Amino acid sequence: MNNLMSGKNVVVMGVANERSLAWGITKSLHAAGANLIFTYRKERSFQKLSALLFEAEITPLLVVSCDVSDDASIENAFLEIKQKVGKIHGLVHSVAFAEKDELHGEYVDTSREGYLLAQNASAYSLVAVAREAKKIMTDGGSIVTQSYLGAERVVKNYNVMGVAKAALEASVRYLAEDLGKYNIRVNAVSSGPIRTLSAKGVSGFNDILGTIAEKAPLRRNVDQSEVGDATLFLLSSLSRGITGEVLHVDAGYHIMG
Ligand code: KAL
Repeated sequence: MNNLMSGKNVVVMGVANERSLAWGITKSLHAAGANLIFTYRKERSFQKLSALLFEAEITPLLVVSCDVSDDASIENAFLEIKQKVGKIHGLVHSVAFAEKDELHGEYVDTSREGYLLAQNASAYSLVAVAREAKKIMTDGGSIVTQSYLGAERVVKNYNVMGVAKAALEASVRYLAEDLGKYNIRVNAVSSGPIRTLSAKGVSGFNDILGTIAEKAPLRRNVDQSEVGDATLFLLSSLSRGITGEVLHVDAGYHIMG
C-alpha cells in the first residue's frame, strides 16, 4: 500500500476478466489509494468485473456502460461520470478489437472493413475518449493506453492490429501536444506478450512467450502486475515530467536486434 493516488479519481476501461491488463492496473491503482470508476461494453464483462471487485474488496465509485466505437455512448458515459463523480484525474484506455479473420495470414489481404474496424475500436477510441475526459480533467491529469511491439515491428499474425497500434502510438504524441497546455499528460505502455482474453486461441502463443524468455535481457516474460505498476507510475505525479512517451514493459525485449 502507498498513497500515490489517494484522492484521485481514475476511469479504467477494459476489464474483461482477471487476466486483463486493466485488472492488473486496477490492483496497482487500488493499492495506491485511487478512487476507481469502471466502464464496460459487454454484459458478460460487467458480470465478471462485479465479481472481481467483490472478491478483491474494491468498492468502485461508479461502473458505467461505454462502447468506445460509439460517440454517443462515450458522451453519455462521461456525462454520468461528471454528474456522479465530478472531476477525474486519470484515465486508463485498455481496449482493442480486430476481427479474428484479420489476425492470421498476410497483412496484404486485410479487408477495408477489417482495417477500419480495428482502427475505430483500437486507435480512434483513444482520441474520442480523451476529448470527453479532457472536459472533466479540470485539475490536469494523466491518460495511459496499452500498446504492443507490433506497432513498431512486423510481428507475425498481428497484422491489422500492428497498424492500429502504430496509429494509437502516433495519437499519443498528437494528443500529448494538444492536452499538454491543460496539464494533461498522455502516454502508452508497450507490454510484452501476456496471456489475456485477446491472446486466446492464438496458435503459437507459447512459442512467442518462449522466444521472450530466451532472448529478453531479463530472460523472462512480464505479467499484469508489472504493467499495472508501470501504468500507475504514468498516472501518478512521479511521472509528472513525462508525456507523449511509449514506455516498454517487456523485460527489455525491444532493444534486441
Ligand atoms: C502477435 C500476437 C498474437 C496475437 C495476434 C493478434 C492479437 C490481436 C489483439 C486483438 C485485440 C485481439 C482481438 O480483437 C480478438 C477478437 O477477434 C476475438 N476476441 C474477443 O472478442 C474477446 C472475447 C474480447 C474480450 O477481446 C477483445 N479484444 O475485445 C500478439 C500477442 C503476442 C500480444 C497480444 C495479445 C497483443 C494485443 O494487442 O492484445
